[in-house]
Amino acid sequence: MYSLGEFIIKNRDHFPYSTESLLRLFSSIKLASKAIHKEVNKVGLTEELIGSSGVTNIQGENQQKLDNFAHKAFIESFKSRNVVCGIASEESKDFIIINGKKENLTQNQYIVLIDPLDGSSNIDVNVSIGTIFSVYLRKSSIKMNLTINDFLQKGSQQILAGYIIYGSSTILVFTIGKGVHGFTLDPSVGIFYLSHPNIFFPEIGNIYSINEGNYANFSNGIKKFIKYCQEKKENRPYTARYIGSLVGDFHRNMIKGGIYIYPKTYSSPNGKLRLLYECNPIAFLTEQAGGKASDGKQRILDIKPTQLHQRTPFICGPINMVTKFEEFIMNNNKSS
Ligand code: AHM
Ligand code: MG
Repeated sequence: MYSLGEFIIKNRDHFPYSTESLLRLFSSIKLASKAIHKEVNKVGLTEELIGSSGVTNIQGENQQKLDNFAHKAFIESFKSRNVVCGIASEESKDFIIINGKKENLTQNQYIVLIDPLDGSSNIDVNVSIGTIFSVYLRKSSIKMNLTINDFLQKGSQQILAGYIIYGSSTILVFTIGKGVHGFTLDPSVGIFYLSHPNIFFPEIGNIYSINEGNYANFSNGIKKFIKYCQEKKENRPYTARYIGSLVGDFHRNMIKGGIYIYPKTYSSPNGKLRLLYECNPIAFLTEQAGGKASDGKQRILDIKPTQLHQRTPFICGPINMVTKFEEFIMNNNKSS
């Protein structure tokens, strides 16, 4: 059974940059995720982990205590490994510059965008939550200060993306652009072992995941697509599954075969999910797993970001399901 470290060394030729830097990156990700795993498993035992931190984040959302813990765990962990020069997090309005030691400046080349704890409304009720991360190379010269443009890169420029799901077990799933692989944490020894090599979407899916509570707010194209999913024809009706935790919904759909939809609504014309640290990394994984990720009209990874916390409608899943969704949007253009 391969550990994550062994897997990286064995596959080092697939990563065009230094193997040592990749190992350092993963070392920080593993360290923080193990700390979060430990806290998540204690929720319920202490009031310190439950509920709101009293802070409203840049999204105008109530920050949970564990959101804050996860944010700090990742920042500290990235700082300690001398491999990252800048971080943008869902929990921080501006990007954070990490000033590496002078002798390490050439190796601190990576930009990380992260949602430290996604689906955090599920924390207090023991439902799966996750971390989502996305990694780029810095664009600016190492002699200059980082700029916002180091963070506003198209998703197609990502060199690494992944998530950690804190569910019935803790699993780290990632891509370096050569397939998607999942590693399950054995908590007794603190090691992530390869458990899901080469994950691919099943070609034919039968799950649809959307918050149908927003139905009245959907355009005609989306409403018609939902009716299509429910129709008794061919391999339909599909089964409806929605956790309200992107990582959990995506993980299930990638393994079992299903489409995830967080569309625009009349009240939220840009959708809800954030392009840079939620949609781009999941879109990179989707494509690497043989699927398709779209905003309903265009490829997510081709969108040129203009703001750190920008939102986008997001649809991902097996190619045929997402293409069908896009057809419904196109054919109902006026109202979509
Ligand atoms: P968060 O980043 O504040 O946790 O919000 C993102 C979450 C996603 O995990 C999930 O897919 C979506 O919000 C659910 O939203 P809704 O409750 O509107 O269906
Ligand atoms: Mg989130």
